[in-house]
Amino acid sequence: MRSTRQLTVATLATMGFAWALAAAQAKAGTIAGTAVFELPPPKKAAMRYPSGASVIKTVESIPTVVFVEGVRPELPLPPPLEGIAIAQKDTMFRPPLVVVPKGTTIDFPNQDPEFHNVFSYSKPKRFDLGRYPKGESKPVTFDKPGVVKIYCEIHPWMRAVVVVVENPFHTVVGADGRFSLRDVPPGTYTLIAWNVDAGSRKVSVTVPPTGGEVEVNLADGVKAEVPERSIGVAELRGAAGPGRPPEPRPAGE
Ligand SMILES: [Cu+2]
Repeated sequence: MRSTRQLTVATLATMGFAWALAAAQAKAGTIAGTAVFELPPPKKAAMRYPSGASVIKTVESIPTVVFVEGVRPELPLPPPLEGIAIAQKDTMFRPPLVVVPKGTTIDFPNQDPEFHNVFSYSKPKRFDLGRYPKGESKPVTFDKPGVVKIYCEIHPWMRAVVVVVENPFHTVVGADGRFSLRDVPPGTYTLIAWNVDAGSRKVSVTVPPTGGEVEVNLADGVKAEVPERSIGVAELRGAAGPGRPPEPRPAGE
């Protein structure tokens, strides 16, 4: 009896070991690829100071971002980042693009000797920081996933983007159009590429249990539903040129 029992325990142990081994052998992989969008030529925007002097600058260019869509139980959301800031410096946002986990608070310090008025009408986070002088800063907490387009009421060429994510897999596409996401557990994911001027594309991509590198081309994807409110600078300002944009239409939307 004793030997039979021992055998059973040994068999179960072996089976458990085999299962654990199989789980351990499911290797993380790399999702690599290209995300090249056809972009419109850079736009210029003008503002007029009360003195009558006018300034024309090129609207800020913002790189394309690639991220895994949604909440993924196997890819736990990292805690909110701390110490993130988007400065207003030389009448530009620095940096113009950040990707943060949901719940992150970003500071918006004014480092210029003139006023800015930072705002967003994007659905995941609407805010209007009003005007404040050099050396002051105001925080905004980004608590809903999606894309938040940020502008300055005073300088129409200023724009920035905050992408709020729900899992740790995201990257900024390089100037060569390439990106790569490493250490992705096996599974099937929706991968989204988003650009402020070109919109979104998504593809389904599977990392096999054997890991390895999976190559995707986001240009082959279909339009993705990215939570955002697509109001561009020109649309906000209408034909009136620089100045306070109209208030968004209330409710019913
Ligand atoms: Cu400004």
